[in-house]
Amino acid sequence: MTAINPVTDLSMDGDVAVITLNSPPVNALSANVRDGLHEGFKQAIANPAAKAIVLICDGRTFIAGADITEFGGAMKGASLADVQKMMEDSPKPVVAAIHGTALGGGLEVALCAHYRVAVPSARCGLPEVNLGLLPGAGGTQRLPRIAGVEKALEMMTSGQHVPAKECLAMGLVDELAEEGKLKEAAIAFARKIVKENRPLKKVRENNTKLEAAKGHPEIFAKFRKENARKFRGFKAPESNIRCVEAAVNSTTFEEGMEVERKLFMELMTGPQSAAQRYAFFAERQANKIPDVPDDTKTIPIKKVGIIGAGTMGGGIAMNFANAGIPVTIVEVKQDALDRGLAVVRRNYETSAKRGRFTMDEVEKRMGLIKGSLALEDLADVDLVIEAVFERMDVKKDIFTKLDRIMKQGAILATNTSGLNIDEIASVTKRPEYVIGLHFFSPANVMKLLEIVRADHTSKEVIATSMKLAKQIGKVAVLVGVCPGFVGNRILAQRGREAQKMILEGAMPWDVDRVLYDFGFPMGPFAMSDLAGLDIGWVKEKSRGETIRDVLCEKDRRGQKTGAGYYDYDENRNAKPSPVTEEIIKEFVKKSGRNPRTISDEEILERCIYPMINEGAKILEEKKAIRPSDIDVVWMNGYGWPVYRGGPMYYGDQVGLDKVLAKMKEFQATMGDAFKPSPLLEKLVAEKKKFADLR
Ligand code: T1G
Repeated sequence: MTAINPVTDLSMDGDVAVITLNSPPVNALSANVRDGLHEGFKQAIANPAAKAIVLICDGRTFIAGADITEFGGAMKGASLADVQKMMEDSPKPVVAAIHGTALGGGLEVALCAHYRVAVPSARCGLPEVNLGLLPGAGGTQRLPRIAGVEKALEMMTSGQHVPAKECLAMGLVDELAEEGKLKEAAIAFARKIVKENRPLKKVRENNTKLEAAKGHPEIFAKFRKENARKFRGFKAPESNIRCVEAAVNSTTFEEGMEVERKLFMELMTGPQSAAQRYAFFAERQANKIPDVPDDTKTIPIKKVGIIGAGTMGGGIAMNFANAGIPVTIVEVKQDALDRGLAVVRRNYETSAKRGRFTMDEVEKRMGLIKGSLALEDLADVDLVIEAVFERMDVKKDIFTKLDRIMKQGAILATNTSGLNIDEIASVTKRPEYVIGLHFFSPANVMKLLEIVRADHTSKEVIATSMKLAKQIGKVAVLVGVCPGFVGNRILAQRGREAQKMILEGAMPWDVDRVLYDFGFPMGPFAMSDLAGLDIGWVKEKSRGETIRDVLCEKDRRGQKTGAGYYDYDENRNAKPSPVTEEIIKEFVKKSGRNPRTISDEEILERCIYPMINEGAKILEEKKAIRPSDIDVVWMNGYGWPVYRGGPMYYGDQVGLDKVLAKMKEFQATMGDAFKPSPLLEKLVAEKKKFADLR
């Protein structure tokens, strides 16, 4: 075994040279790795004893891409293109041995090997689009040649990690090895190639699948049309599509590579990719809790209890069943329990109909979800999550009972979306085991989990909850107890201004259009219509004091009644409503206000800047650990466009001095709702950014 450099070894297994990378955590293509590969291949190719070369990685995964931490800096070390050329033009067969995830530049390196062997648990993908980029090392030209145009478009614009079995079926992988026996299998495969004198397949020369797509521009037109809604606002998907088009329409491989290089640099130097790369690291940073070390002991969660089989309870239960953890859902009445379980089954069957998994899988997951009418049935679960309606007295009653019933050492969690968890914990004798696990509806779909640390919550319980969140596929952010925690507290700022502006002359669809164009999937008024305007509205008590009251009194309760702020057609498409317009104008006139024209710019600033300011207050009160955590909450739970990096990141891009100046301007005319937070004042005074508050 020869150490080429600190992360690369070269060894001989008989007549096969083996280049082994070991650069934790994910063997990313750092300068060190590129240098190691360059020297490793040079030596292996030059070594007459080596008849073939195997590239393999130690650690948890094959190369998971370029080293994103190097982006934006001066490139050092060997160029990746030189390494790839060496591999592809090698006179000896090169076999890439894949385990874990071969992603981005990692798959692009593997596509320069002549053959690829993988274990069944491996996955391959080109997820650069999730970083606002495209595969910049030949992936846009090689993948369509090996996987076909349609599959390449799908993989490159979704960033999906494709399981090895599927990769084998599409020709991306040549052989599957037994789990744990990858090295032996890859070396044996390399020997077989030599013995059978098989050709040194260069993906770049394989144009068959491209020929099939030549003269069929409709493939791309159809793909663009089908995904227009999903790609809205993002630059990278279109650039990925144009690269595949170039692969099909170019006369040479190099010509296509030229297009790839040009479009890659455009994205790499653009604001969207910078924001999406920020989001990538912000999500990983959110896992780190300064006073809860990585080696903090965690509680094994083998059985879970959920209280309440409503929309939230059912969705939460699915997360655990999806992760193979048995769940017991407790309800007070049989019909409510049956209704809740039926919704869960329907959700699973819908997913099966969409081909996400088989009906067997539906039965397997339903088999992990049990119903009960007795709280006592939760006595030996490791975690209980209460998901009943938001009334403090009800929550306290349940936690009093749970404290009596549950085994010692179990975690008592509440899914409250904003009530005081310290108060809930105070009715138990084990407040250190009480925590908030705030899921977002639909809980089986939304990625975000606000984990709410109460005054007495132990580090063990926090560490367990953070780990469990990853296990059930959630993006977790630790927040402190305050009204609305982080997400809803900031949402209230936007909601307040949106409501105020329709009393000052704007129409609901003006506000929604501005936020929709900004990149939110939907504005606050369309969102209210979707949720239902009558949530918390009591007909008997309604006195037309707000526009919502008036709408509800006129039976305009939202999408479900075909009318709310908007009018809806039979396909639930919304259009601005002359009825609502009249109601608002009448309401404003009666209130003695003088309506005025409100510019799109003012609408945006009045919706967004108070959010940023509230984020600063949350940091001051230490209800969030760092600004990027607030951004992770908003990008994963509230539809903030990831290519704008979240409200705090956006504040830094706009310039905190501009945010502060506008807040003061609004405060002067509209009052202390716009009072700048001391932290915002301080950062501007010190010419600092939120990014400096790491
Ligand atoms: N570069 C640098 N660091 C990376 C990294 C990367 N590509 N991928 C992961 N890390 C770090 C991460 O920050 C974390 O660090 C640790 O590894 C574990 O990650 C030319 C331009 C591989 C599926 O987009 O999707 O190639 O927080 O917590 O959940 O065309 O990481 O511990 O200090 O996410 O097990 C394309 C990105 C790059 C893949 C593992 N590749 N990574 O997930 O662990 S662009 C990607 C992932 C490119 C070329 C282009 C995931 C993972 P720390 P983790 P995980």
